[in-house]
Amino acid sequence: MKYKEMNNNYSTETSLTTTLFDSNLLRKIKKENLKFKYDKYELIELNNLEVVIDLGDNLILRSLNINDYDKGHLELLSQLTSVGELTRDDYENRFNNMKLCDKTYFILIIEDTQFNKIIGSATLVNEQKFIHLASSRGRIEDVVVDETYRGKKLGKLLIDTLTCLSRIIGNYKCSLECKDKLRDFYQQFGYVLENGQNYLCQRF
Ligand code: 16G
Repeated sequence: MKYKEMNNNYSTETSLTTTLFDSNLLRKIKKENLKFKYDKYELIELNNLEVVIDLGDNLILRSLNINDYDKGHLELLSQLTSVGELTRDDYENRFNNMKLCDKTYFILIIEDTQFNKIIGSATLVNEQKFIHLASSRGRIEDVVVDETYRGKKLGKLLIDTLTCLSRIIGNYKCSLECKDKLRDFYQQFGYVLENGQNYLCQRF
């Protein structure tokens, strides 16, 4: 059963590191299973505890880290929507709460290591359920690439990788919300407007 597989197949490495999720999970995302081809996609071990993907041009793809507050993570998110003033403490508290929700938050980051700057971010939320044999579903949220790095297939890579991850962790479906103008972009990865389904929202 998928749920069991998921629980057995990756460790609790995260308790020893400052990463949000167990970066060993990145080993399971094989580039041949991605929908598109990328110039460079090479797994490297930074140290005994963390693996990252080398994308070339000083860019790496990795888990969010608690120190990313200092690397402009919030400034990047503010290119997507309102963030507000968050102190380092606010950031760390939110990060630690997410990390406590085991196997729930998978935030992928692209860092330009030349400038220690976060230039891409996207989230997969794994929502556990009773239905579908106690399965789970994924939601892709808060996808953003720094405006000066757009046009380099980095947004594509983030969605492609998270969609692959959603499948790997055993989700029976994955969904996202987007503006009309981005519908074609997301459809490339297999996301469709389902017949008879609506997205409803209430703002508070
Ligand atoms: C977009 C995002 C959503 C984000 C929202 C923020 C994707 C695929 N969708 O819909 O995740 O939370 O924008 O906008 O990244 P809001 O501040 O108006 O809720």
